[in-house]
Amino acid sequence: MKPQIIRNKNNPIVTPGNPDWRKAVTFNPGVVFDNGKFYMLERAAGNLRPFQCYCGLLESDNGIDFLLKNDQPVLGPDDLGFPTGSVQDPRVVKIENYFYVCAAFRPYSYSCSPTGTGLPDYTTMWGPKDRGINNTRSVIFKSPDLINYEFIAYTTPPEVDDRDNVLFPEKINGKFALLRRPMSFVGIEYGTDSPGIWISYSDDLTSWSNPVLVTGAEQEWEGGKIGASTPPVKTDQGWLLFYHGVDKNHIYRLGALLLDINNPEKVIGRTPDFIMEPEEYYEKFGLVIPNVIFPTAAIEVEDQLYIYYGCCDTSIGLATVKTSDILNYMDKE
Ligand code: BMA
Repeated sequence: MKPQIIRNKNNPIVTPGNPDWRKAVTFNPGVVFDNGKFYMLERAAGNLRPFQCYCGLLESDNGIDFLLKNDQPVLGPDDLGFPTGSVQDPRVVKIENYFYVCAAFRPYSYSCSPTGTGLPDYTTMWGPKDRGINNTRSVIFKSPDLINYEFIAYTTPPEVDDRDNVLFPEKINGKFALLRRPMSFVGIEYGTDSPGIWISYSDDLTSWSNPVLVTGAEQEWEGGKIGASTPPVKTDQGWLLFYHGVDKNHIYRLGALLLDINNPEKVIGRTPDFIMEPEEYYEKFGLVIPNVIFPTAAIEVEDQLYIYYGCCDTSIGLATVKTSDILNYMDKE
């Protein structure tokens, strides 16, 4: 039976608002539960043209009602030395005493012009004319408090477009482990005919091993391209990983994988179909793009998973589901 995923009745639980830098959109948030509180790093923008994104910090006692903690963004493109850039889709984990944030980053922002036809027009770049390559790069920051950040590393060279970078919430066999989606790793030499989920390991978070393929797209709803969605959740059966796919009609859906606890390169379970798709008005219509649910955090509270997701690149939704319902629905090895 498909897992019963329940949307929170207050959805969307976070919407754009003051100050100016978050007044257009807030979406695709990283969330972490620490010391009895939920902390959310939203991806926010005050304008679509240019569509320049920053991360704001919010806090909640119950995981539903979030309040902005800082008037200023806590992370932004200036932190990377690219004042016209854009910081996107932060995923957060806490390992030992530090928070680690993996974010996607573009050195130059695009302007976003919604077209009403499914995909916005992102052809106009904003910023200096002598710019270099504008691929998505992914970056890791370290923070003691989610307010102050230290740049640790880019995980890819500028010529490889690589987003959906997600750290495991603990070291595996003594090493940090990172899921990623290098777009150009496709072809016989890579062992996959579609951009998929790959994994690298590191002792120090700065130098990463060559990516190893975890899995590519297999099902029709995945649309020939998948990416990790949320930091994996440790269960007694393995690592539970939510992932997204986007089909030929640009509809974003969610599926789940189970990875071996000691060897996360090994897929030991997969949902036979998607488990969530855009259904509600706020998931089908937004300021930027229609038909997008884009989870970026899953927090286990007792036997429930709190899934936080961006809705149409415009607002933030929360859905809950029993961990066991997801695991039971999977086809397992
Ligand atoms: C993906 C990413 C996400 C975004 C989604 C829908 O490729 O860029 O950040 O939410 O598209 O626009």
